[in-house]
Amino acid sequence: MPDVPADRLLITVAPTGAETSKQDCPQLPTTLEELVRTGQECEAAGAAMIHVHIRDDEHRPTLDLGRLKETVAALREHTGLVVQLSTGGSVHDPLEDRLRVLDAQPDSCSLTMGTTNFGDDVFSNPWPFVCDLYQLSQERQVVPEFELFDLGQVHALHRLLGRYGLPWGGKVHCDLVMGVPGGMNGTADALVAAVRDLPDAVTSWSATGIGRSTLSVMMAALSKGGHLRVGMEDVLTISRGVPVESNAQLVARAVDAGRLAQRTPMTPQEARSLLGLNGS
Ligand code: KMH
Ligand code: ZN
Repeated sequence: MPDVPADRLLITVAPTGAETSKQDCPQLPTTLEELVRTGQECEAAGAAMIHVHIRDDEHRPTLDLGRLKETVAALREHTGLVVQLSTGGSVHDPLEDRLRVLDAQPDSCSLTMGTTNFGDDVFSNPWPFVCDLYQLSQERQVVPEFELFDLGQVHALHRLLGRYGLPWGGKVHCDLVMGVPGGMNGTADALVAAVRDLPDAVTSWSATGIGRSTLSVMMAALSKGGHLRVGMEDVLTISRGVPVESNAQLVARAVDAGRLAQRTPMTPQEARSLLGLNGS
């Protein structure tokens, strides 16, 4: 397949996350049915990949393997989206449960490059765990998306690729997760510094700004030719004090911003090519 045209914009939707409760945000997709419907709406709006966290019957975050497998199957059946499972889970998930996520055989998995203070909690990603998860993704032929919460994690990505080589599929895709209290700031300056330091092996990158940094990070990412991740995992207001109605609303806003920058939303097929998933 030919390379993806340079004007194409990968929009990843992260619809649920693990931090917001259904009670606080009834429009958060927490059931499988809601997640599939959200995926369909977001694909129609312009998303090409979905970053998935799932919930149990009480809407609490879970890494239950049966549910993860069911979720991957349902998203594959009812959408064309590239399915990325979170291996970050919630800050309370044990490392061994997070490794087991790959047993659900998603197209892609998130892979955070280091431990980060995460609000009042700690998002634990010790170096040996990062190495184990990366090698497992190579073995299982799952394409990782490297999540970079700070500049030190950009440096750690150099180290990981130097030690273990390229991901399965041969492409290196990163996502800058900016504005987490404890991680790098969600500013254009921080984004420019992180992008400047990315390894040469990186073939594509996206960025997302948490909370109120969402728009500044989106504009900075587009200015630097990057891709976008949006969704209710990362932001719950569409403007100051106005709740997000749906994930598709956030995707539609990313499409509009991309259009201003003369970027065209990428199809899931193009996203597969970008991420090195063509062989799958
Ligand atoms: N929920 C955060 C603790 C990921 O999905 O890999 C971690 C997170 C990153 O959301
Ligand atoms: Zn996540």
